[in-house]
Amino acid sequence: MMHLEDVVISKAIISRYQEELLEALESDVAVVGGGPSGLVAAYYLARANKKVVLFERKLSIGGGMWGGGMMFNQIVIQDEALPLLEEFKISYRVFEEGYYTASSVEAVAALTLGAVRAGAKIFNLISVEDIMVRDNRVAGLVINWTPVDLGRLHVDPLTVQSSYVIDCTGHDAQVAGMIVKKMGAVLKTTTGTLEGEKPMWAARGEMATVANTREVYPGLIVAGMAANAVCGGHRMGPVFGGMLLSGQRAARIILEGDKT
Ligand code: 48H
Ligand code: FE2
Repeated sequence: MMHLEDVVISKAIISRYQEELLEALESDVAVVGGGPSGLVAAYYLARANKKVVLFERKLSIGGGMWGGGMMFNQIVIQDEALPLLEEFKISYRVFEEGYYTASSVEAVAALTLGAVRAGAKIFNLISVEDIMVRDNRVAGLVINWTPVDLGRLHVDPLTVQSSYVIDCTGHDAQVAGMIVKKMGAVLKTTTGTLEGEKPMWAARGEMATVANTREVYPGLIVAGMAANAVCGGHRMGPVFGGMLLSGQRAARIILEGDKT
């Protein structure tokens, strides 16, 4: 018989989780969304010794990457993003010149492991439902259990303080949406508000997602698909180089104060 007390297993899980969540309540950077852009941003920031917490509302990390294109679980990557595949040791094959393919499952697993091993704390099943703004700067997040939202339960949330927030929530650009809706915030976009995503055009969308990765409001950076939703870029379908490069750029903006 193995020596295992059931109640000790419960105590271990509850104590460790509490320790980790308490520790994360004051972070340098809070990343919202565990898709490809969020995982890459978390990786580079944690590697540079920033205290990083990432909240993902779903059970699984990976966002829209798992499903490849129309559930064919392969992704396409272009030349510009090959250094990121190397960085995360994601294997790839040449399809034709300038087009590379990778397993979406391997890619999500590698990005997740990379971020965690670099020191980012990832919490799944937690939804960001609001933001905190102090002195015209984003100062943190308001979080709740995803099942509270799903069950439409009236349970008040808790808060997390951070110097920066990165909106990596994908097509919905949820955090930027909240700040516009709740505060009437003027964003650093052409019209000062949410521009909305444009239709499919891979070449343009991929360029735009990197170019649109920027601090749109003091303390709030948009990355990945959210950057295009906020700043008005085309969607690009299942080519993922731009998502990876955007996450890297979001980290760089924070680390180097690159406000371009
Ligand atoms: C906590 C949240 C919340 C919230 C959402 O959609 P994602 O994969 O985002 P990106 O930008 O890293 O990658 C986009 C890519 O997957 C994609 O959709 C592409 C390339 N599309 C092209 C096209 O033409 O369609 O991940 C976002 C993550 C998800 O896991 C959400 O569950 C999570 O964010 N999330 N987490 N609190 N309020 N909102
Ligand atoms: Fe998508």
